[in-house]
Amino acid sequence: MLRFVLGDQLHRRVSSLTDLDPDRDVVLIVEVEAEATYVRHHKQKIAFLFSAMRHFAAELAAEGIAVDYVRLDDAGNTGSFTGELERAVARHRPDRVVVTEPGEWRVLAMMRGWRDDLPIPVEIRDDNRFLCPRAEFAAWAGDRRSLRMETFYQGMRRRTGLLMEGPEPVGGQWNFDADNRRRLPKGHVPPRRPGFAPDAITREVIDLVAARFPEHFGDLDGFAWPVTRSDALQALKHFVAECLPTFGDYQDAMQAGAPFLYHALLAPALNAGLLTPEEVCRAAERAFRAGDVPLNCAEGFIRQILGWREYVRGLYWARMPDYARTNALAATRDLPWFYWSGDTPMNCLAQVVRDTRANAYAHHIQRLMVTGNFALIAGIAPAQVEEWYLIVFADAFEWVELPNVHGMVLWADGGVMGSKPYAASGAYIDRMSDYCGPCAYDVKRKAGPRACPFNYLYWHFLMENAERLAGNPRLAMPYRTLAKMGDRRRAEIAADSARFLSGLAAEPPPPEGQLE
Ligand code: FAD
Ligand code: DLZ
Ligand code: SF4
Repeated sequence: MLRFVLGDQLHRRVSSLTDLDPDRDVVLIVEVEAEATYVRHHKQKIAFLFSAMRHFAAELAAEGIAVDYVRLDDAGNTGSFTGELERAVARHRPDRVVVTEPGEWRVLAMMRGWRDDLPIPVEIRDDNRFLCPRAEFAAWAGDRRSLRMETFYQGMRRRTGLLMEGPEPVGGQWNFDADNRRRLPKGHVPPRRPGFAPDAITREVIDLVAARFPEHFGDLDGFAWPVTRSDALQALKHFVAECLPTFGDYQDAMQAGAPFLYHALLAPALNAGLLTPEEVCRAAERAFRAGDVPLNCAEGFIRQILGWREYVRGLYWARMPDYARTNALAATRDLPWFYWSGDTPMNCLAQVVRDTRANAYAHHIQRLMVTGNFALIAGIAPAQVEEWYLIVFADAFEWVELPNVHGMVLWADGGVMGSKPYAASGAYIDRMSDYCGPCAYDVKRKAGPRACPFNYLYWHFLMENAERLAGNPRLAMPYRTLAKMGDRRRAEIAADSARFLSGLAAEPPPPEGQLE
């Protein structure tokens, strides 16, 4: 039997490997050009996955399992999953192929094609890397037009018993978010993070990626991701001991030069299969029950994984492929070039793009309230924003990226995922970060060329989308404020926004000397 393991299924107990017979079976793992280039992934993302795949293959081989590992540069590599599977079937002549269903609709469509095209049966097994099976989520979601994470999350708490005392939530509340919105004190120094220095395998992969994908976004220099299960477990242990006790308090804070703060940095390992969501949640719960972590931090963290992560994954499969096609706010503007270059006088955006380029990482609030919020209120076309998010983060896979961007950030799904768009003016960024002080714009000014663009774009967004959003009860307050504004103020907002938006370029500036 040939067991085909994809690059984000690197767990010994993934469903395609559960009944593996080392005497008869071969495990196939392939590095292919098509997966590295269907979007131009950040260089660190490719290096992370190739290194994790090579380490996983070596671990299986050390167990005495026959592994057929195809490297990107191997002679004859056809460059695609389908081509490599066909070649492997010809090489090994198995009686059947077993795979675990993939994380992406695109790849599932490919797998279904294998059933028709290969001369042997192809068994596609349920994905057991999540806590909520797809079918259960689909049954919960039914054909309701809008879904809410909070209800789903409470069901998952009951189902798993995580942070429960019998039928009741520990502490008498399901959610402690009200305690989790603290600003960082001035001069606060977050804990040091243990980077994982590249070993020989990772160094070889980094050289390969630098040579083969030089034009892709992102730096490779600071590569420090855990690429094995044992390193990922060490990262989890360090996070629980050093960061989780403060995780909730500063979850929404942003600080220039401190890209990680108290966040877990575990999403790449979780999404590639190096860690399971269950073990990560149980580790947080144990620390809470031992008295090492306050409840607001343990609950806030567990909700991200047991709640949000499972919810977006369920929603993706329950609503795809139609989900990706909607554009409820009819946004059509091109993605500005500064999303790649970081070259903008808006300090918040410049900082987040720089962090992202250096680390293939930005934390949740940077993604949601800086790059996401700007794309929303500037009316950037959803497909372009989604491609950017899929490219730039080491943890980006469509099942998790798409609902977060299309639904949570851009409200392009018209409210399936969240009840209102997370639009905000500069005051939010000023309250939660130190970005505004040194910015070329003035966050306190509402109008004119020196005013923070978030301030007028926010109102412009509400004005432009009044027909679609004014009836939303959760936006009643800002629409009341807008209604009280005089015509002159509204004209000023429209003029500032038009001037600013017409200056956004989707292309890089011409090289020096070619400027008129
Ligand atoms: P922490 O902040 O420490 O959170 C712990 C864990 O909770 C994460 O590792 C992750 O597994 C989970 N989590 C938290 N929030 C979410 C969420 N909204 N959806 C799913 N899981 C969540 N996450 C990805 O894994 N891949 C993506 O491509 C991705 N794209 C995003 C795009 C946007 C616009 C937004 C707003 C969020 C996105 N997220 C994505 C969710 C979240 O921002 C990242 O999971 C998180 O920043 C990863 O860093 P961390 O491991 O330090 O997470
Ligand atoms: C993202 C990615 C990249 C860059 N390369 C590979 C690869 O060479 N081989 C592989 O098996 N998977 C790769 N992946 C992950 C896939 O694109 C895809 O996201 C998942 O397999 C879908 O579940
Ligand atoms: Fe961003 Fe506005 Fe603050 Fe500048 S002033 S950092 S543009 S929010």
